Amino acid sequence: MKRLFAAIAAASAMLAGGLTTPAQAQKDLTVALVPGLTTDAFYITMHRGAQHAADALGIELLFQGAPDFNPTLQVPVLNAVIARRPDAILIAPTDKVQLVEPLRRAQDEGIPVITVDTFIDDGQYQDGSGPGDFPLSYIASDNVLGGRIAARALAEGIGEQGTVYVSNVKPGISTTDQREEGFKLEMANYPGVTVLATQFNDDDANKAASQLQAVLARNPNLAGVFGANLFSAVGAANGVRAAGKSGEIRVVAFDAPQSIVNDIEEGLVDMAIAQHPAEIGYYGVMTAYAHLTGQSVPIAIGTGFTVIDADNYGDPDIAKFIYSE
Ligand code: T6T
Repeated sequence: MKRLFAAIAAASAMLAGGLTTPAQAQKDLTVALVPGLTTDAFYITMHRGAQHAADALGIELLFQGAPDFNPTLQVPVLNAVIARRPDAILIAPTDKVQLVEPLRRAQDEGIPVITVDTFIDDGQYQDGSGPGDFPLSYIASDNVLGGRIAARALAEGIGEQGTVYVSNVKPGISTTDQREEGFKLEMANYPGVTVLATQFNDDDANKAASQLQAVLARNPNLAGVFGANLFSAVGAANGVRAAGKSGEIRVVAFDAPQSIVNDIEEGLVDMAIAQHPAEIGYYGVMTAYAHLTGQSVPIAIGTGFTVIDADNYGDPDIAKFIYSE
C-alpha cells in the first residue's frame, strides 16, 4: 500500500511539473562550438550539422569564432567562450601547440573539451602522455589519407610525369600538415613526379593565386598543384586561370565549396576531396551530450570523404556534400 501511495505521489508530482521528454529535461545544457574561423564554408557547414544535433537533443548551441584562421585571434574568442561557462566546448584549434594552454584553462575550470577538425599536441588524447592529452575526443577526417588520395589523383592526372607543388596554409595546423605529409608519402611512389617546395599562403586565396604565378614563372613546365584546403585550392585554381593554363596545369582541391565545383564543371579543377563537416559537427555535439549525460565516449571518431569530379558532381547523392555558404 505504501508503494502504491508513493507511485501516485510521484505521478502527481510529474503532472504538476508538466510531462517532460528526456530531451526537454536537458534544455539547460549548452555546448559551445569554436570554429577555426567563422567565414569559411567548411565551418559554416559544420555549424549546420552541430545545430541539427543540438535541436534533436533539445540543447543550446553557441557558435563563436574569429574572422581569420589565426591563434592570436582565436585565443581571446576562446577566453570569452569560457567566461560564458558552457557545459562543454567543441573547438577546431588553429595551432597544435599554441592552443594547448588556453584549452587547459577551460579544462581546469571544469569545462570538458572536444576537438573537431583539428587537434592539439599529437592528437592522441587520454593516453597519459603529452601536454595536450586532456581533450575527451577528436572528431575529424583522416587527413593523411586525404593527402594520399590527392597525390594519386594528381599523379594520374599528369601521366605520372612532371613537376608539382603543394599550396598550403602555414605550418603548425594539424589538418593541413597531415594532408601535406600524406601527399608527399604517396608521391614517393611516383618517381617521375618532382614535388617542389610548399608555398604557404596564410589562408589567403589571393596570396595562393600570386604564388601559383610565381612558381610558374620559375618552373615553366609546372604540371600540377594540390590546394591543401579551401582557400589554398580556390587561390591555386584562380592562379591557373589567370595564367591562361586551365586544363594544362592540373589542380586537385581539398574541400568542396560551390566555387570549386563550378571550377570542376569548367575543366579548371580535376577533383575536390569533400570532407563531411556537417557530420563532424553533428557527432561533436552528440559526443559532448553523451559525456554530459554520463556515457563514456570514443577518444576518436573518423568521418569520411566524398571525391567530387566531372563525372559525378551532378549526382544528388554526391552534390549533398558540397559545402553550405
Ligand atoms: O580544410 C578545412 C579544415 O579542415 C582545415 O582545418 C582548415 O581549412 C578548412 O577550414 C578549409 O578552409
